[in-house]
Amino acid sequence: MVRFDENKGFSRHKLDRIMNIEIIDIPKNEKKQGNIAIIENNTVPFEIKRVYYLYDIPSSAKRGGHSHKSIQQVLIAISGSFDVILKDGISSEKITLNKPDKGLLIKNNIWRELENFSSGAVCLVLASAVYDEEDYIRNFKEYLKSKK
Ligand code: T46
Repeated sequence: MVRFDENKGFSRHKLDRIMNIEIIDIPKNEKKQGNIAIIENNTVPFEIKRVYYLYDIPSSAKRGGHSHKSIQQVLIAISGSFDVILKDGISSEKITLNKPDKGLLIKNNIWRELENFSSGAVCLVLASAVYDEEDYIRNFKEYLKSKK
């Protein structure tokens, strides 16, 4: 399903499987001289409270390995590519991010693992809250228990 919201000016592609995964199209200005992708608060479905990015990541590295109790995030491969494995306790999906104008919306209570980073990959993250270790579940068994 593809949705375009004229008020908000972005479209969200819902990947219609069991899990609630959405790809957000980031508005861009394209020119022969190069492109600009523009992120404002209405580009994502939450108020952006924190921005961070993962970079200089060895190709063998595995990041993530946790869920968030309430924080929502949008992940963008602003350079290179990497895979995001998402689990909701029932199903599992692998999404490859490799376009700087596509954001993967990960709502709360979804387990994520990041791997297969290309050389020079940069993962930009927009988050709905400031850093709070209390918001993490870093043990998969504990995560599964929390879903019951
Ligand atoms: C996520 C993926 C995509 C901070 O102090 N402040 C921060 O804002 C963040 C994100 C991390 N940290 C500290 C906490 C740890 O001591 O940095 C250290 C490494 O963090 P973590 O092991 O959580 O890194 P990743 O790459 O596994 O996960 C991060 C985010 O934490 C997470 O929310 O979804 O990136």
